[in-house]
Amino acid sequence: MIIKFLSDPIPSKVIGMVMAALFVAEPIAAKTVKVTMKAKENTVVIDNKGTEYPAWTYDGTIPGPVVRVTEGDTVDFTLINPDTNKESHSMDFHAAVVDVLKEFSEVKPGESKHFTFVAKHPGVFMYHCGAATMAQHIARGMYGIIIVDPKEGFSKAYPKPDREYVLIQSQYFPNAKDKDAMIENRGWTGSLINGKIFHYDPVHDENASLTLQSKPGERVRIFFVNANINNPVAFHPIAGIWDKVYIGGNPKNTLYGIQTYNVAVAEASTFDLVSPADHPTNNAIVDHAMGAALRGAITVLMNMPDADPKLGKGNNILIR
Ligand SMILES: [Cu+2]
Repeated sequence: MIIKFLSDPIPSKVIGMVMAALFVAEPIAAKTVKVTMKAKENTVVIDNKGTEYPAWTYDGTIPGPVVRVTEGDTVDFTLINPDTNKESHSMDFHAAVVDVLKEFSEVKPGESKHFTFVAKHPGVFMYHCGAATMAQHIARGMYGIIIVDPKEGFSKAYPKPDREYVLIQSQYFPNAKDKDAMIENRGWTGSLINGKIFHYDPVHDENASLTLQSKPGERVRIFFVNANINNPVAFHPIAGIWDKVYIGGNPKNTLYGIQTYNVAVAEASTFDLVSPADHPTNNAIVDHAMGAALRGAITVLMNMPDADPKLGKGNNILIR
C-alpha cells in the first residue's frame, strides 16, 4: 500500500504544500539565557599606545561583554562583586522592566545578586552600573550592550546584514577620582570607542591597527550605544548615508536615508550602511560634534574586496 502510494506520481498541489511549509518561518521558541558577570576594579589600556587607566569593569574590559538574546527570551543574570573590590556595584539593563530598588540595587563587595527578566522589546539597549556615584561608575567603564533580536527574524523591512559591528562611545575623564568633573562635564580629554581613543582610526592615530571592514556593496549593520556621561552623539557616516536607521534598534521604528542621527545619552540605535558595489571605498563613522570626533570618536570602515571574512560576524562584532 505504502509502496503503491510512493510509486504514484505526487500531485503538484501536495508538492506546493510541502514547499510552502518549508518556507513558513517557524516561531523561535523562547529560551532562558544565563549571563554571569564579575565586577572588576582593574587597570585597562584606553588608547592604542598603551596608556593605563584605573577602571571599574564588568569582566575586566571596557565595554563589558556583548549580551545577545532574542525577543521573548528570559535573561537569568548574576552579578558577582568579589570581596577584593572596594566599591559596591550593580547592574541596570535597559532591556529590563523590573524594580529599580530590587533588581538594580547595589551589591556590596563579597556579595552577589541574581535576577531574571524577560526581554520583551526587540532592539539594542545599554546596560550599566547604577551604584553611587553613577556618573563615576559609568565613566570608569561599567557599561555595555544587550542586543535583543526581533523574534520575527529578518524580513524585507529588516534585511539580513552581511556584517554586524558594535560601537559604544563614551567620554574619557583622565582623573578617575574627580566625580564632580564627570557630573559637571569638565575635563574630559577623550572619546572612547569600544574603550579606546581612536580605536579604529589609523588616519588620526599612527598606533591604531584595527579598522572595521566589509566588501563593496555589503550591508553593514552598526549597533551603536551612546554611553557618554553628558553629551549626545551626532552619529554620521562620512562619505555615506545611513540606508536605514532603526531607532532603539527596533525594526518597527525605521527611518530611511539619514545623514546624521542624534543619539541621546543612554540611547542605543541600529544603523545600516551600504557601500557602492562596483569599487572599493572608505567611510569614517564619526560623532560629527567636532569636540568628540577630534578627541577620538572616529571609526574607519574599509569597503574592499579582500575584507577579512571573519570581521563583523559571529563573535567578531565587537572588535577588541
Ligand atoms: Cu559600579
